[in-house]
Amino acid sequence: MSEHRCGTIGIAGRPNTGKSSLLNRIVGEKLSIVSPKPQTTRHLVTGILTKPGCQYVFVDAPGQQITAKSVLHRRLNRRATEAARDADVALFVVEALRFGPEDAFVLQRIPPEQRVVVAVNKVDKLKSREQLLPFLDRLAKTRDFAAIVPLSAKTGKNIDALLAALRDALPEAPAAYPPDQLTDRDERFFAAELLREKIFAEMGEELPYRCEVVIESFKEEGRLRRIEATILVERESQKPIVLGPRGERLKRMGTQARKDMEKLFGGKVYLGTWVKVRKAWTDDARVLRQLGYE
Ligand SMILES: Nc1nc2c(ncn2[C@@H]2O[C@H](COP(=O)(O)OP(=O)(O)OP(=O)(O)O)[C@@H](O)[C@H]2O)c(=O)[nH]1
Ligand SMILES: [Mg+2]
Repeated sequence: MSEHRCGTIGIAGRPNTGKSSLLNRIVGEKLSIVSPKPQTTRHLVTGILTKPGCQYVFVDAPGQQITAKSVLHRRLNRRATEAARDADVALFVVEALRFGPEDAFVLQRIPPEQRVVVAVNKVDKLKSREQLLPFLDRLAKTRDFAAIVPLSAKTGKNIDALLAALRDALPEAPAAYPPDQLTDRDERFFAAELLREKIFAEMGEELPYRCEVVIESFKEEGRLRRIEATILVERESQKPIVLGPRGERLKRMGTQARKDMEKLFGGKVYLGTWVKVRKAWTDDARVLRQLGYE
């Protein structure tokens, strides 16, 4: 039996390649929120997978954008770059048959000495495997990767092969966390994220980027979790959009988020939701700091 391995794996890639979906598939829980819109992820989310002989500590990060318009976006880019750089291994996620300037931009920001494993995601969308071979060849020429693994976060195809490749790239070390620990984030964090996910699912192209969720209070009363959440918007005019006619949209988002919370926490949840204006928060360094975007 070889030595025990353990280390951090920083997930990197342009927005929307399926980084968060991949993390969730690997750990078997919805830890990181997912949407068809780019830059859904804003925080670093740790997901821990413990196997015999190896503990994988994944860090999901925001997708990096070439054009970072607001202070928030620039901070997200920085956070993502640091996550890939500071980990033991970088897991670079691309979409099968799609490697463009945005992907190259992310790859360039991973230091040359860093070990990089590539996940070529969404192979379930391909008509045939033959289509993939020239793409994999081209990819292999861009850098000296530790491994390139075609897979699907959606179907779970080849996840085992990815874990084997990552294991080989991780350092020898004892486990850093107890075997049953799934993450280092608390329930309060996931409560905010799950509600934010519904905003991404419900609202148009622009508004989700103007919203943030703040958990005002989180109380455990016996087996019930009583959670009060505020959705911050940037302008008064955005408030009625979040509320929807007769407040129905907010209610719908709240119900969906509550169901996800109950699943993740394994118990009943009461969720109260409010909408408040915090002027131009995405460009206000002070507010961003308060919200945890250093
Ligand atoms: N068909 C298919 N779709 C996928 C797969 N993985 C992710 N998706 C979809 O791709 C979209 C983006 O997924 P996310 O997991 O949010 O992507 P991300 O890279 O974390 O995105 P950001 O956080 O915005 O950077 C969602 O609509 C997912 O359902 C896959 O293996 N196959
Ligand atoms: Mg994500």
